[in-house]
Amino acid sequence: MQIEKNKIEEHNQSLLKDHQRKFEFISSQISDVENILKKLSDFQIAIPSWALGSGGTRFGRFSIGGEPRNLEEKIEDIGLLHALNKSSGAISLHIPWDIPENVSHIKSLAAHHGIRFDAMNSNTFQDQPGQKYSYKFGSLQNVNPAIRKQAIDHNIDVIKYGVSLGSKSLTVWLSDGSCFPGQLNFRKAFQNTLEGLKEIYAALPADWKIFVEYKAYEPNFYSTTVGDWGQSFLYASKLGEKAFTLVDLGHHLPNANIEQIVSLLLMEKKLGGFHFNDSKYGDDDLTVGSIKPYQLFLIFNELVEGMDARGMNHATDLGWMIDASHNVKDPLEDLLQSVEAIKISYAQSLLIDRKKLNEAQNNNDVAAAQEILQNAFRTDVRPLVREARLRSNGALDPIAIYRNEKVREYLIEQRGIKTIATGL
Ligand code: PSV
Ligand code: MN
Repeated sequence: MQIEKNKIEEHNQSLLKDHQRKFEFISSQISDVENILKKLSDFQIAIPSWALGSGGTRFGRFSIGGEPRNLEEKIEDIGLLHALNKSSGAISLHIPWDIPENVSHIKSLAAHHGIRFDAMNSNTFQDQPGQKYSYKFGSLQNVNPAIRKQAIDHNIDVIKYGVSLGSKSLTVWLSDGSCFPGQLNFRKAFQNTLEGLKEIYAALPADWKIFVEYKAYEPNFYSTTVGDWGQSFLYASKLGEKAFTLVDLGHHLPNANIEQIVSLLLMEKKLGGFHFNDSKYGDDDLTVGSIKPYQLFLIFNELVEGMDARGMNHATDLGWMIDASHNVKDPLEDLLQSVEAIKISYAQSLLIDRKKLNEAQNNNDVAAAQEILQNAFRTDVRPLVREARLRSNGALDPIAIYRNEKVREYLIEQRGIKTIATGL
């Protein structure tokens, strides 16, 4: 479904006065508004192809209705999100959940919606119908070389799909690990995994990157072979300059200082990509910013500080993606909320007075440092985010127009109530 341009204009017109008042107020308080607006407009967050339907847990799945039935419909849904927020101009594909059968058609559909292909994701954590060997005891770590080869070949196939679509990176998340002590020789599991990653790395085109995503636990509960940022960093360092660590916010043990991890990875030129979500317990797949918005802000503080220290382009030098599952909310509304939360944290971090913070740090003035951070965090930056969206012809209030235009009702009518999107 597409929302006509004039509908978005009408919607914006109805909210314009109120918006302008708020925007003028915040503009009078900050110095480099235009620069901030430009950065906000440039910042795009990729939508994963598996996040457009209802997720679920192993206990059940409750369909929202009108879920996309194929890749074309997924791209259409992302096109709709992008038309509303002008910040979702990329899709991250998971193979084999979303194999592009007709590449040129998929490419032109994406181009029509202003969407590019972000990182490709491989999948060696599930067995697929007709697959020769099982990944029950791991993929790249497996004691059986034939299983390792199958996993390597799959990743190389994923790169090929990515090349045909114009993607430039591969994200490898391995569920490899063990559930019980003694099940695995840790060193051999690491070495097998490294050897496999080296073969995949060798198949990367010159201008590609590989992201090694870590996760503390689940589905394995005793050990994970890429279990934390240290292990991911080790693989990435041994692989070479095209290999990076990918940080998924939900993949840490409770209370991990993710902002510090981000800072050090950036310093070492090994931070490659990001998966946004939020959690209370583990990999809960909740909407980013819904539980710990201050943590998200602190992470963005380090991202901006670290990227600026290295003269990096915020929008293009790292891979930004949402990775969440939607059990109780409409996935499209949830994704709009996710993008909004990310933009808000990004905008707040751009407001931090770096000079003053640096001075406070040099003077060991702890209270002043906290004041500086919290002043930025407590600033209502939503008018800045809205203004950036308005200038890009997006909607002032994406969720309001989504509801007013009865998008979900329309999708249910078109696609049916019982559709199920591929993914977890
Ligand atoms: C694993 O939990 C993960 O974060 C990886 O990024 C997968 O590709 C994705 O979730 C699957 O939903
Ligand atoms: Mn992830």
